[in-house]
Amino acid sequence: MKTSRRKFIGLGASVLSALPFVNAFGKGRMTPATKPIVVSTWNFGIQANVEAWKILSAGGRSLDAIEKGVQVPEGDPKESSVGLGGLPDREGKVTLDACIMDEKANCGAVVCLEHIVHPISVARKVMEETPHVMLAGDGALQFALQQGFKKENLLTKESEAAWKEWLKTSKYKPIANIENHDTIGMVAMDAKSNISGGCTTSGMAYKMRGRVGDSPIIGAGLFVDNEIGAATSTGVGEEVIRIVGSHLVVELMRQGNSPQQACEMAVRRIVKNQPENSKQIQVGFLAINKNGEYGAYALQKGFTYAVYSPEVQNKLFEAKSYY
Ligand code: SD4
Repeated sequence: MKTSRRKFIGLGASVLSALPFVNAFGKGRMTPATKPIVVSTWNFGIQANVEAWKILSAGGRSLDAIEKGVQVPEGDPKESSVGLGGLPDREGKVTLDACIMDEKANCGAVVCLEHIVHPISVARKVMEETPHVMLAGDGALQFALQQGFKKENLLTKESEAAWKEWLKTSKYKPIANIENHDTIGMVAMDAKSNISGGCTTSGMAYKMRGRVGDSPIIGAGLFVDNEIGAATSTGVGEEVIRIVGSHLVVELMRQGNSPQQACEMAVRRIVKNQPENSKQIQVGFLAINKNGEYGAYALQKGFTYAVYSPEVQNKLFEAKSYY
């Protein structure tokens, strides 16, 4: 009895090892999932990933990694597109947008939030402490103050000077890959295979007062589905909202596309919608799937993203682009 049971176990192991891993979509051969993994947009993703990795490599939760990671550019006054030091709207006010989403589809967001350095943390409080998903403007600020966040001046001397320079012509023309649109979007899978994401920005520089982009909108700037993967976006938010971009990328992965294929398909949808406009602007998508595979694609050259995993360690890549 004992012998045959041992035999059975031995056979089981060898049969199992001969079988291909089947991916989450039931197709193809896969290697075991790469995890933990964190990916984030633009060059500042490298620094943000370092903070996120401290949590992920210690077996921590992806949601905590996301919050700590994106706080890095939020708190850096030299980054003029996120948090403190962000370029203001055309009236000289720094207004921040952020959202966060976890593996259980819990999510929180703040839009047009002023005076708070870490909107991602306010978004998390909205998710965890309120029955709502999104708070806007004064209401978001009031809530943040009630939660103990400090009111601060976010307009640095440099950003104020840049705004005053802009006022001379007051021309609103977003240019690809310059600091007027560098949001940090970050998605991560932890050692338990739970996926979360966050996205935070000061939005398009010199936008109209009250304008909100894609970044704080669940489905547009960020989407997580723990069975499938997660995606985030950067660039001209209006174009991302039109196609509900990050949700689209995740749904395309659900249909069996790789993160790379899904990001490419979403970008092509933008081109199809607005062929002329798409030549002038930048939009980029970044995604991971449940196997820890990642992909990115942009309209224009120059979209960089950082990947931190056991294999890659922390490296910056430039995404392929449509143009
Ligand atoms: C927005 N998508 O407000 C943001 C800006 C951005 O890289 O991503 N910049 O439209």
